[in-house]
Amino acid sequence: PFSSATSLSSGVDQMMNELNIQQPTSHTVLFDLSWEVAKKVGGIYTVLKTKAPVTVEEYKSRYALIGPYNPDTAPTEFEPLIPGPLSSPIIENMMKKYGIHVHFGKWLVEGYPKVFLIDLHSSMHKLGEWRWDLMSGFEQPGDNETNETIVFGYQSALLLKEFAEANPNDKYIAHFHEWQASVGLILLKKWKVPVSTIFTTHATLLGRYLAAGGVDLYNQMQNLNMDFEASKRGIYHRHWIEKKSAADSHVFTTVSEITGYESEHILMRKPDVILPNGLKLDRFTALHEFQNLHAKYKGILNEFVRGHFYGHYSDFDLDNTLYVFTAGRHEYFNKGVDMFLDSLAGLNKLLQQSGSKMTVVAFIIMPAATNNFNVESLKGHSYLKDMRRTCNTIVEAMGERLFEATSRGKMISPEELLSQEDIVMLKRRIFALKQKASGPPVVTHNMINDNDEILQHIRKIKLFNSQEDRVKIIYHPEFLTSTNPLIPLDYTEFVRGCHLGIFPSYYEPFGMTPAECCASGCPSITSNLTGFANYMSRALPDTDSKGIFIVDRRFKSSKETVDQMTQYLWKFTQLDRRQRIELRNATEKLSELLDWRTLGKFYKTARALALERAFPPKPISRSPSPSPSSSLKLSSGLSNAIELQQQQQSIVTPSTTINLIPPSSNITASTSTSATSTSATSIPIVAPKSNVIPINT
Ligand code: U2F
Ligand code: UDP
Ligand code: G6P
Repeated sequence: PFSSATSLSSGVDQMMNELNIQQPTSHTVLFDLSWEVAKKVGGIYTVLKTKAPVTVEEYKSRYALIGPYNPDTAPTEFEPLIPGPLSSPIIENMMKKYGIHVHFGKWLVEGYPKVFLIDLHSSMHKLGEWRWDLMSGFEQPGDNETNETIVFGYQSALLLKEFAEANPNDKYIAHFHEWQASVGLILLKKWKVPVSTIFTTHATLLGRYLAAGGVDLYNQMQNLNMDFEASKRGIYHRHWIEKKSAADSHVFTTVSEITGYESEHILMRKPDVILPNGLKLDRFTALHEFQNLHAKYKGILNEFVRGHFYGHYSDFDLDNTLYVFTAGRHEYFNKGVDMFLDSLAGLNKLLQQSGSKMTVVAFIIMPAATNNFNVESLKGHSYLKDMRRTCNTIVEAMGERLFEATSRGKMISPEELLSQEDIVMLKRRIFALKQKASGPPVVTHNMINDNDEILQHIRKIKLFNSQEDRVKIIYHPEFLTSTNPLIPLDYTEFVRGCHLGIFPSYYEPFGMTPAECCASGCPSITSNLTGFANYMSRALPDTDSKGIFIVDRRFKSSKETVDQMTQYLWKFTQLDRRQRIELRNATEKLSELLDWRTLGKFYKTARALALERAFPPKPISRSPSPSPSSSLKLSSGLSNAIELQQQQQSIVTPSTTINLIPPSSNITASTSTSATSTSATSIPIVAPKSNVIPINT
């Protein structure tokens, strides 16, 4: 219904035929709703953006996303379009009936999905009324984030209601990502609008708070009263939205088993389906192409290192230098920056004691408040540029002299080639480099908060980039862009140029950063508390040999985990170039496991289940939308199969061995609508039935 859909190849159609999964019928319409549509905040943006091509391919013009309109990001992320004959009256109605301004257009990402971006300001005057309507039963502080969440919730629910009422023959699926986007889900159920709903929590709000606050989350969550814990932290009202969304959705999902386990205790509902995060892969036909990219981008990192460190030491050997990094949102404890730094301190000692020639440059790419780049960082680079210019000028002049002499049939001596003036110029440049006052800075920017936890930790372990240190630290408190004056690389290019990513998170529902490393053929270290590690370790018997190193943060003390990481790092520094190249090849091969073309199947399962629950087959008498507990009792095939699977492989403890959904490589699909398959490696995927009636019409 959303006009001018891109025409796409039939790759997915082909795959679905092979799996006997029917295409969504021409009456099924899908919406993804999120706060991060056309606006980058964290990992959800990456999920929606990379998933767009396969979803557009599957649903064609029957797919669109709904998010808030953001004037700052719209110019680069969004292109307005004239709405088609179906959306046009609805957008007009939204304005006429409710005064809600909806922008329609395409999101400027691969697949160019259609988007409805709603202007929050056009309804801000309704906030008081809507907040009362939603949450009059309890007191709640009016924080800005929740206020906007409520306004967006009512606006998006009204938009969906308009669509559903205008097209009673269509079956709508609304997939809500995260609590900030999910108030609409609660309203659709309350207003009895015939739309099937899926709620995905990408991280529970309270889980994140508890973990960051030092609570031993995975051992304690069974014993805590979560509503009380949320109240204590002043976030009960937000927690309530999240819990109610989980309860009210036809299908509840999360991104990993470990977060499924957490959801069971924090949101009081076990997920129906786990939806691991995928990526859009740029795979090359020839393997050496991605290796060439590594060499190319490493060259740019080398140039950065020359500018940052040269003039301080002449013993810096770029051929024996490894680049490791951590990156993501600035969450010191949850992202495991503490362990990252401690294990680097351990590695520094080992390298020093062994007299190793290897230098490890460790980058931390995590945004923090700054007053731009610091002068010391910029100085080294301008010196280096000046030196390069001088050298190029001298080389040009030498070439002229050489040509002049040779064309006259004369041999030229080396002394004649380099003039006295050239020598003076070069000496001046070398002198200027040596005059740099302080050592190479640890931080590239002027930090506003001098008590930043990462800075404090670096001070504690005394890794200050001194000459004796074999591990150097570069803390870059800003995300990377290709226009960066120090490291002119996009984040993905930076990842390709590095040798190892390090993400020992304590709280990480999935973790796009290690997944992105894998897709770029960059080995990484993660912890067994991440969704990514859950997923990969079940897909592969031996992750180490494939460049996915998993440290144990679940059953080991912090010191033991740090020691384990230090050992991984130490072993990595012992690899020779050939071994590193082979390891990169092995890692890159795994990226197939993260392809949306594989992982999209889980989304299909969730959608089919949502349709089945919202629009039960004819013989079942009309009933209100099922509650989470009763919904599992629906006797139709898909519900049964999933229920059976959950019973058999209940999520018991969040160790690396929890089984709920089999690794993608083992997934088989069945056409059967009865729960005949109880195998751990078989999820029947069933298409929505055609002879269904909408609820509550
Ligand atoms: C998950 O990451 P997200 O991109 O969803 O992370 P955010 O959008 O930054 O924050 C998620 C929630 O945590 C809250 C915030 C959101 O509700 O208000 N929060 C908070 O309460 N206190 C804080 O200090 C910071 C945030 C997930 F974490 C990744 O592992 C996944 O890879 C990703 C994609 O599935 O989703
Ligand atoms: N990222 C980025 N630029 C950078 C560093 C990181 O865009 O310089 C992105 C990275 O590609 C990833 C996201 O930030 O998609 C972090 O997602 P992740 O799931 O690891 O963590 P989240 O922030 O969602 O908890
Ligand atoms: C890629 C390039 C090689 C280069 C190598 C460096 O494989 O194709 O030409 O020698 O990277 O690897 P290293 O691990 O030392 O950065």
